[in-house]
Amino acid sequence: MGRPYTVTLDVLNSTLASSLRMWRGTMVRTPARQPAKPLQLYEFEACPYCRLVREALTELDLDALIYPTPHGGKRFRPKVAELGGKRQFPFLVDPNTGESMYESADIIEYLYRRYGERAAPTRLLRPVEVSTSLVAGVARLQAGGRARPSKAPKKPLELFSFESSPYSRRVRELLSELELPYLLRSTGKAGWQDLGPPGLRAALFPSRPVEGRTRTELLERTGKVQVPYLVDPNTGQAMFESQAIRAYLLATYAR
Ligand SMILES: N[C@@H](CCC(=O)N[C@@H](CS)C(=O)NCC(=O)O)C(=O)O
Repeated sequence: MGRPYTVTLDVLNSTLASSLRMWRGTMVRTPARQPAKPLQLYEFEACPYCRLVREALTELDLDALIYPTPHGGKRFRPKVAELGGKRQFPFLVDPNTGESMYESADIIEYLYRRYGERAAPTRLLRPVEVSTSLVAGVARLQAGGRARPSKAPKKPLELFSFESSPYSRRVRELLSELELPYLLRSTGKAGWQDLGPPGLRAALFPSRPVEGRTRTELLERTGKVQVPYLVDPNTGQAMFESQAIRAYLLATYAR
């Protein structure tokens, strides 16, 4: 998918997927205490239950090491069966407490209680949450749901992203398909003035200071706040722009 109009259509479709989820996973709502060691989440992009957990990661501003487990994947799927006894996703491992668990609702509750120091907020009825997440995955034609042959990187990649970001989703889907582990740097928005693309924000609120843990880090490291931003410690490459990142990942890791 490289032609400008197919890329635009794909971004629009990704925007639709975020709308179906009512833009959950956009703002940081309960800034959490960061764990000393990154949480480990085995999941895949097209899985409706995994999406609910990823939304909670953005809203808690929690980073996590993502181990993609798409259908047909051989890199991390077997590990989950080894650790927890069955191949079901999402599966969370918290190396800080030694706890591990299945079930998205339990994982979300655990993350809120342990790191947000409160109970998980009541949202829509669970069947509504799950079915809209399912429909969002269908709208994306289950992108990120099936493994493609790839080379394994020595070290996990690093991705600055927030769950509802239409552009970041396109990168996460490919990371998922290529089974590339990555440190998800949660880059949720700090306030409503941060809504919209970076250019619009700069034009409307030129003097608004950048806020947020990873947003300020991104600004310091790169001079701007934009996601997705990918860092590959295996090659020393770092880049913005979802299409450029996708091209890089395919050229470097797809077989
Ligand atoms: N109730 C579980 C349901 C999890 C679930 O059914 N996950 C699916 C993926 S969306 C799964 O593990 N399927 C087996 C597979 O992908 O091989 C939860 O909320 O976490």
